Amino acid sequence: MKLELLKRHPQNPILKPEDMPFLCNAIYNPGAVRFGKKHLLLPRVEDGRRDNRLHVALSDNGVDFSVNPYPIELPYSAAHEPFEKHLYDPRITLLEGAYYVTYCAQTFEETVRIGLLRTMDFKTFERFPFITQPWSRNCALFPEKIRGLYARVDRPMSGNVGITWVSYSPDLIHWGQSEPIEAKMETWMRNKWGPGPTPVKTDEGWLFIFHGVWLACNYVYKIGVMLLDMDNPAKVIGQCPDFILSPREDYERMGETINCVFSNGAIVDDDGEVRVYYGAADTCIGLATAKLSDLVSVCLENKL
Ligand code: M1P
Repeated sequence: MKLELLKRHPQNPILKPEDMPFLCNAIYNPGAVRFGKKHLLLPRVEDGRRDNRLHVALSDNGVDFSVNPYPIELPYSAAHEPFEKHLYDPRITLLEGAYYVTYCAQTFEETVRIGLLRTMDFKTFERFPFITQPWSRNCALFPEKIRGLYARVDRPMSGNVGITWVSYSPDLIHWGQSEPIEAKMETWMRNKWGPGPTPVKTDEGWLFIFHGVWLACNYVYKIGVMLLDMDNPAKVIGQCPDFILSPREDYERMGETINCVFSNGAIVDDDGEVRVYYGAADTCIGLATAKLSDLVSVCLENKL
């Protein structure tokens, strides 16, 4: 049998609810970034009320993480407050020397939109106005300007379907010129697909890891990869037709959401290894890796 491109770490799951010092429903879907010599994760943590907060986790080796038991604190904002019953699924982008965090901000009734934060140290955070209207999820900033503008990917939602769009901004506040990414719809991603981690710049284009959803008896979440044009990321250069990781292990199949692997955080190590941190069954965190060159090659072998 041909194997999926991403290889699971033998220590998986690397973080689970039992690792937290309080009643924890789930710890999953972490943003990820290199922070000095450390690997930093910003997982979505659900407490005993099932409310969602973001916690900082640090590691020297990218595998063994210690999680701050206290969530990050944000400056009070009356405009943000009603939308921040839950904060989740952050993407972290190092851009012009600062760390930007996009996150889902959700009301108790589950209206969701995208918030944006800036930090230098992951201790204090500066807020931006919301960068989308309701309904949108899964937003990541590109790590540099494209054609002179800041750029992002996100997935506006209409009911239970959705595809990924690219938008541009002169100031990270006002957004427009939105265009859908012209991906090839494969069966495994037929019901919806959306951004994964922050796009990675390569010599060949933007490497873009994403999630795709197929509705069987329940939704089945898998991970895929495509390569986007450097100057016009709505254009797909190539796309792996197969998923690169799918739920197979018990911890990916059983939990709060069955049959789900979902990534919003990846780190490229100096040796060219891509560490993909992923939520497993919306309950715990797994790590899977591949060589950056292999991910790029499989996209180039499947040009659109
Ligand atoms: O339950 C699976 C995932 O569902 C949502 O993802 P999407 O926006 O693609 O539907 C999110 O709530 C995500 O956090 C979750 O893992």
